[in-house]
This record gives sequence, C-alpha cells and structure tokens, in this order.
Amino acid sequence: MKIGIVGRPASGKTTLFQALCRGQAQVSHSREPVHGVVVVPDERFDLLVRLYNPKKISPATIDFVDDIARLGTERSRVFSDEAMGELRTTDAITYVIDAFDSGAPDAEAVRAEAMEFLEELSLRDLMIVEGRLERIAKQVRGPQAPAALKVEQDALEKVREALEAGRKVSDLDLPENEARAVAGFQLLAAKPVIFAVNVGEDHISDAPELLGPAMSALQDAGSPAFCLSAEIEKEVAQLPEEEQAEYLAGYGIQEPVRDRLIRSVYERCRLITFFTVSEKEVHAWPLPAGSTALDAADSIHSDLARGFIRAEVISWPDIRDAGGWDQAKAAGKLRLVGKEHVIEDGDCLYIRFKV
Ligand SMILES: Nc1nc2c(ncn2[C@@H]2O[C@H](COP(=O)(O)OP(=O)(O)OP(=O)(O)O)[C@@H](O)[C@H]2O)c(=O)[nH]1
Ligand SMILES: [Mg+2]
Repeated sequence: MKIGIVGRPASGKTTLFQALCRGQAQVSHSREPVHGVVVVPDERFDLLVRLYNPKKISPATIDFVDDIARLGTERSRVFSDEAMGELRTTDAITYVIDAFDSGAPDAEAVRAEAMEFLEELSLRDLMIVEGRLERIAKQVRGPQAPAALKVEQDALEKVREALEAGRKVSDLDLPENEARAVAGFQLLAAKPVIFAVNVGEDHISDAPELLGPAMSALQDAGSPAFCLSAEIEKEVAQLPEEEQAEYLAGYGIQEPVRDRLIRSVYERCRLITFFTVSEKEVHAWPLPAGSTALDAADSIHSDLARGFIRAEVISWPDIRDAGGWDQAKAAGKLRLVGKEHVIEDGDCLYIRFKV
C-alpha cells in the first residue's frame, strides 16, 4: 500500500513524514521523493507473534512517499502533469494543509483549499477522459469497430458525466467489464484522499472545534480530515517509546499521528486484515472488506488461488483464547470454507491448494 503525501510548499509534509517514520527517515535534499515504510500497528498481530515466536515476522506495512508530487515552482499552486502522473501510482493520498503559521485555524480557508485540491483531481481526470473519448470517437466510426472499444467508450462517458456533475467516480458501480476498462486510467478522483490539517502548537486543543464545520464538510465529500501538530508529533516520535504517550497527553493528544492516520486509511479504504500463522512465519495481510477466501489466497500468491481447494479459518479471538492454531482446532473452532466465503477482519487462514 502506497500513500503519497502532498500539499502546498512548506505546509509541513516532511515534518509529518518524519513523525510517521519516527524521525528515522532522512530529510531529502535532492528533491527526489523519499520513501518511508511504516509498520501498521496491530495488537492482534503482536499477540500472534508472542504466541508463535516465529522465525520470520511480516506485519502489514504502508509505504509513505514524501513529496511524491512537487507543486511546480515554490510559489506555484498548480501540480505539473508529471506530478499528477506520480500521484496516479498511489493507493491513497494524504494532503497536508498549512493552518499553523497564520494564527487561529480558519475553517473556511481549510475547506476552500481542500475542495480546490479535490476539484483539481477531477479536472485532471476530465482532461484525460475527454482526450481519450475524442480518439475513440474517430475509431468507432468504421463498421468493424472492436467491441472492447465500445465498452471503454460507454464506461468513459459515464465517468465524464459523473466528473462534470461533481459526483464521485467511486460511486458509479460500473459493470465489471467497464470497471476493468476504466481501471487502467488510474483516475485521481477515485483515490481516497485524507486531509491532515497542520495546526499551530497553541491551537492543538481548540482546533477541532474551530475547524468543526470544515471537517464535517470534507467528511460529507467522502474525504476525512483530522487536525495535528506536525511539529509536536515529530518531536514525540524521536522520544523513547515509553515516554511518548505521556508527552502527547501533556498536549491533550491521545494517540500518535501515525496510529490516527493509519486507522483513517484503513477505514477510508475499507481494508481489513487477515493473518497466516505458523512457527515459521506470522504474517498480517491487508484485504479489501468483502473479499472472499479466493481473493485472500490470491493476495498471498496467485498459485494459491489457481490451485485453491478449501480454506481453513479460525477467527482471531478463538486463537487468542485457545493459545494457538492447534489448540483452537482441537477445541472445534476451525471452519472449512470454499472460494466464495467472505473473510472477516482478524480471520486466521490456512489455504489448502494443489497446482
Ligand atoms: N510551528 C510549526 N512549524 C511547523 C509545523 N509544521 C512544519 N513547521 C515548520 O515549517 C517549515 C516547513 O515544514 P516542512 O515539513 O519542511 O514543510 P514541507 O511541506 O515539507 O515543505 P516543502 O517540502 O519545502 O514544500 C519547517 O521550518 C517546519 O519546522 C508546525 O506544526 N508548527
Ligand atoms: Mg518537504
């Protein structure tokens, strides 16, 4: 999972990035995008690791990319085409809004900047979709126009209509062949965006109230927003782990920004986690909510999906209570399920397969 951090110049992107990476990532001087791989905190995973003490541990991770899309020149507010191309490669976007260097945070300014960004994403998509539709229109005139082209045309027309009307592309519910035709465009307007509003240290306590109207407007627009002080979070991230909570509590902050942002990402992207456990390896796998046992097998390896026979499933609380897979199985907690079985958050799986 790759998340691009973007925003206007000096809005606090790198400061947030360092807080997320616990101050360990290097600040970039080369202006190249910098990657920081962050482990997804998960108490269930930690417990499985304690139970199994495996040779290898593979927690879920998120690849945060600072400066993935530079805004043109220092003063320009417009993203270049190249920057937008980079953004298309992400799974989600965190947009940092500077609300720290002009006194009390201003809800209307925050809302306006956020909406401007969302509109920019739609406009960029619209340009691409219209360009492609024009080219298709020329090709489908002939009597032997390929059917696939017609599918693409139908799909893109629906997308164009939604973008023009300001509706969400992700709500379109296209038939599968049309959805596939559209996927290759990596539409920006379909990407989850989470707004991080960077407020000054003296406003960390009253910011949620001051920004309330902006926060609910963005939530309604399908893009959750939260307040933080990037500066405080960065300082805290550099402290020893056991001192962090106390320091944050001093500011009335309940949990570090890393945990809040990652939880927002999982909620907004509708991701759940399943686990595979053994003495060799304990592994946490992110999976879109509603996925089947076959999807889960495929996310581990395509061979497991191709040769899928059945999946053994034990839910996490049963493993916890019994003290391990074998003990839970002995207690009758194991279920054998087929391809179409929907995986639940926290399920532990063993895929039976044959290739
Ligand atoms: N007081 C205060 N200063 C901050 C905060 N966040 C960032 N800054 C300062 O603002 C300046 C810019 O922060 P960066 O994190 O480098 O911003 P950026 O968005 O990465 O900047 P560019 O990459 O140059 O676009 C730095 O001097 C930070 O120390 C904050 O929450 N409070
Ligand atoms: Mg920076």
